[in-house]
Amino acid sequence: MSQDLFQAPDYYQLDELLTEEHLLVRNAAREWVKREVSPIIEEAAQQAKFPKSIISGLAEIGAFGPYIPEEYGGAGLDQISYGLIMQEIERGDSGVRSTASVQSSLVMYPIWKYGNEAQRQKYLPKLASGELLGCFGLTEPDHGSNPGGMTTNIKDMGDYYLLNGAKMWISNAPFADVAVVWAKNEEGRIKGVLVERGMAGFSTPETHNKWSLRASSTGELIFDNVKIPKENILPNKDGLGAPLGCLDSARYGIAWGAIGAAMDCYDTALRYAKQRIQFDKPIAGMQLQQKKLAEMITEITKAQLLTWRLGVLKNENRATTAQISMAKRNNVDMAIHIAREARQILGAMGITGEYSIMRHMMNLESVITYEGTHDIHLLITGMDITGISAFK
Ligand code: TGC
Ligand code: FAD
Repeated sequence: MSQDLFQAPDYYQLDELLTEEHLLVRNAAREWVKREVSPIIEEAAQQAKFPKSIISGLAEIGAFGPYIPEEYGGAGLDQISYGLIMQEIERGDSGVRSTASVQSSLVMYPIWKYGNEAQRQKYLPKLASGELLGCFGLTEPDHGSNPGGMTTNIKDMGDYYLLNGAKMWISNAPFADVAVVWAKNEEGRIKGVLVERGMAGFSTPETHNKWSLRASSTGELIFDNVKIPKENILPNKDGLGAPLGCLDSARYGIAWGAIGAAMDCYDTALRYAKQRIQFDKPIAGMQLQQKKLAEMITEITKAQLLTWRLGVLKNENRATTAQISMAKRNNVDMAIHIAREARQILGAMGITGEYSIMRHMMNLESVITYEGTHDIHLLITGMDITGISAFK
């Protein structure tokens, strides 16, 4: 990729809404992405390889457990700082943000909230430092949008549980040290199970040939009579609400992250449009291109305001699942539209790896699908405002 010249748009001076700590955290993440992610990410995506070299850097900027208390190795930050870190990382690449989201909200969060003290002490500090990497197994081959129908199951064998089944489309599965897996017990109740690499009968084959999120590693989790020690069950919450609670936290991070991808596409297109001469003047002077750019900054600004307010509500423990759904859906859709428009502004250059736009565009096809599809989030809003579930 050509040199990273990113300048963050802040059309409504929203930095004034941030505290000194927010700005410090945000700027540290922004500088780190410029220094460590931008120079290597295009090649990683082209080669479809997760760049493991950035794991320690992610830990250093507080991307692994930003809001997890410091006593467990987390950064002890608030929800807006968490969001800002996700925004900056996804400005670099959605796949790198995925790794941070999964580690923080889908692995550390359930261990922190639903685990016992021994489980917190055993896993959280090592996950925060990046010594251990985790993954989250909810989706199955036959149960994506409808995880409540899962068939992966545990059977009580007296001294231990026996785990059988399979999960699919799991970020970080191929190299994760520990998997938070959701499985039904004999009563049909969903339980959280901590499955460690090396347990007999547990395998994690990689999923190849993705055109999206290529710098993130995706795979399956296969359980063939895996013996699970009883102390590896998360004791403090069960039922579908347990994994859905984790998703609230991860979807919130994605709402911020998508703004990062959109900002990068907008900034790249604006710079290019000012420099590219056609018909003897910069294309930025053509009305049609100005329309695209003006609409982009308008949508980014609206998303920034929506998300900042959601962050305030989240800090006060008042953000609802439906409010989070609205922000995830709106912001990812906004970002994918901006990526497509920005790609056009660059003409043929837009399809090359010289610029980040096409990579963002392809990544966002996964982001609009995972953590609840665009349609599912619309139906969550519909359910919230009408009181009637379209899923039943
Ligand atoms: P429903 O009947 O609505 O709810 C079942 C139970 O859960 C409770 N609940 C929640 N609890 C806590 N937090 C939430 N957000 C909750 N939402 C619901 C609810 O009260 C109920 O409790 P109880 O006690 O009455 O049993 O469930 P449903 O089966 O009708 O499904 C609703 C639906 C469709 C919204 C839900 O299944 C859903 O969100 N589906 C989308 C699936 C999804 O998002 N999967 C994501 C997989 S993980 C992933 O994609 C990671 S990508 C990571 C990366 O790389 O960044
Ligand atoms: P389906 O559920 O089969 O949906 C297909 C289409 O039908 C969609 O358009 C959907 O909106 C629509 N649809 C479904 N139900 C309804 C309805 N009731 N009304 C109207 N339309 C409906 N999962 C994990 O557990 N952990 C991970 O780490 C993880 N990482 C992922 C990484 C990547 C790169 C990808 C692509 C996915 C990942 N997922 C992960 C899986 C992801 O959460 C699912 O793909 C997603 O929930 C959708 O499920 P599905 O693909 O089976 O689609």
